[in-house]
Amino acid sequence: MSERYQLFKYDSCPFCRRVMRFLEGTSIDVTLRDIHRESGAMQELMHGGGRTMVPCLQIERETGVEWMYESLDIIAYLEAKQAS
Ligand SMILES: N[C@@H](CCC(=O)N[C@@H](CS)C(=O)NCC(=O)O)C(=O)O
Repeated sequence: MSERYQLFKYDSCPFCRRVMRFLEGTSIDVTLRDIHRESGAMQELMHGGGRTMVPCLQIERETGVEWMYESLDIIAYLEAKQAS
């Protein structure tokens, strides 16, 4: 089953940069959503994930949407996906 990813982030956030550095070494297709630059992105994060904390990975599956917080969890999840 395929998944689609969106990463909610902003540039000066060190935890977001950690995830961005990981992504730069991969070919995983992730749509970037900057909550400071993009109108409506922060509200979408708040309404969907329940918090405005970044980074947050939105994982869209056929069965529903998951909002994953914590940079190390996001990296571990995507690393495992990449390896599978
Ligand atoms: N432990 C978290 C820390 C994330 C974090 O502290 N993010 C800050 C920005 S650098 C934030 O979004 N703070 C605002 C909030 O928590 O609503 C991680 O590793 O992702």
